[in-house]
Amino acid sequence: MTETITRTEIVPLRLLIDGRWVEGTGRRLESTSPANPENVIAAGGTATGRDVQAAMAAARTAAAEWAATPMAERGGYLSRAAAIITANADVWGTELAREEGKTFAEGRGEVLRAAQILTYYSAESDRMAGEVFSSPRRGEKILVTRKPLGVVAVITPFNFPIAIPAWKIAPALVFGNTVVWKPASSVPLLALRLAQALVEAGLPAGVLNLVIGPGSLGNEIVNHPDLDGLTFTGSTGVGRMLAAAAAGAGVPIQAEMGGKNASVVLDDADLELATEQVLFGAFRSTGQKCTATSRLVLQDSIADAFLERLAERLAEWQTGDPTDSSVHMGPVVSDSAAADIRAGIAAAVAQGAIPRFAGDVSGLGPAFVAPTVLEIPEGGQNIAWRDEFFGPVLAVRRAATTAEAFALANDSEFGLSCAVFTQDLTKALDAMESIDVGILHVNSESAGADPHVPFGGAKKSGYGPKEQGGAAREFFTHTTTVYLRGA
Ligand code: UN1
Repeated sequence: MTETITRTEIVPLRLLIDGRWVEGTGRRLESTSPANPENVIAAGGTATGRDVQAAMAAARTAAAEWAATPMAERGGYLSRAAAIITANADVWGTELAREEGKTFAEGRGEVLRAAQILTYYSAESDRMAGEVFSSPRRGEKILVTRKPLGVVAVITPFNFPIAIPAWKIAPALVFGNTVVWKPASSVPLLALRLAQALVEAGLPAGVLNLVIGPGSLGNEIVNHPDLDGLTFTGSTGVGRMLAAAAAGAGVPIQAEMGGKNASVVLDDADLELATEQVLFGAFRSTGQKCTATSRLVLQDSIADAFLERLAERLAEWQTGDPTDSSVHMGPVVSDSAAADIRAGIAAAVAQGAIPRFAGDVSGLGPAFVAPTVLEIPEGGQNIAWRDEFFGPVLAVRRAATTAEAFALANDSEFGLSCAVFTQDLTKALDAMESIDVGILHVNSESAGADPHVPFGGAKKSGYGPKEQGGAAREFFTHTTTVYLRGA
């Protein structure tokens, strides 16, 4: 496969339906680089409702045979795909940087992470254990066995164009489901690459189907009578709409949505460590992670010193072409996303936020947003404190006490992740008790996820079961309780 990939050619986009690569009959999609929109990376026809119907039908037809395929064999496809992904990490990492806008180092890291996730789930094939219970009745055992849901739809966002799909598709497949996948239409090339790796690994026809196209395809999918499960990561608005539709149809859904994650720096923290981790949490991937740090709570006595250090580090933070290795931060995903973020910053300032740092992106394209730190004065609402901007913007508040700091961390409708910086074990334990989030980091940045432990948020960040680790097995299978007696 590697020799068919070049960095300059426009890659033809294809859908994958029933094991065949087909051109979509819908509107033509051109995938461009947000750093340089002239630069067309991939292009082709998008999927229509009819393609979704064909994909769902193919997934349904393939479901029984795939469910009957031994788990170890299903895992084998994943480990072979992982090897293909690893072999292409440099090229696909560059493509990711061009198509999504994160740096090459992050893009390559993400490609390798996708391979790691597939490898992890390939080994999960050895662990789909059920349970055996004793029975209150003589001569009987009660078994709880696990079975796939059936046809699962996977709807994924732009910001991790290969890792998030991998952590949904891999468990869906290894636990015996067939998949219809709709990636974000702004990152179709990386979707194509993951699907190619699985096809090249020998995955049977119909087991994975890829439909690239507009958001409206999500409606077609969620309202399809053959749908047995839906896993979604993306915006809160779309997630709630899909959750409502799935609930109406009685289809299980796992939806991972917004975040407004706080980092809390207490007065006894290692400030050097905290500055680095806040910098990475807030500005890596241009702040476009649902786990990114977008709120910062500083205890009064260290606040000025911390802001000074952070501004010094940000002054060295290079923004520019994400494929240039000296650059720390690329553009956001599109010109319109950048315009929305800039409007959000202006609104925050109009509401009283005080700029503490504003980077310089002059001379760069319209998708570049300057790294921005805004201090929110005491009291009063502020949009930068409340809303997820999904960009390189950090809203800061000060707190007098640990209790006040933790209360500010909880001051959000979201509850995905939080980072607390302290060297005091008692305060760390207190944070575990009092901060209401799905993921808590003590002395490390708010972003990051490992495949063997649950991932997901509290409050309005998530809906339905969490992802990854044992949680993935819970979501992608259902149980049959068997009362077993001899005749
Ligand atoms: C990470 O923090 O490395 O959409 C992963 C997102 C999350 C994934 C975060 N679902 O940003």
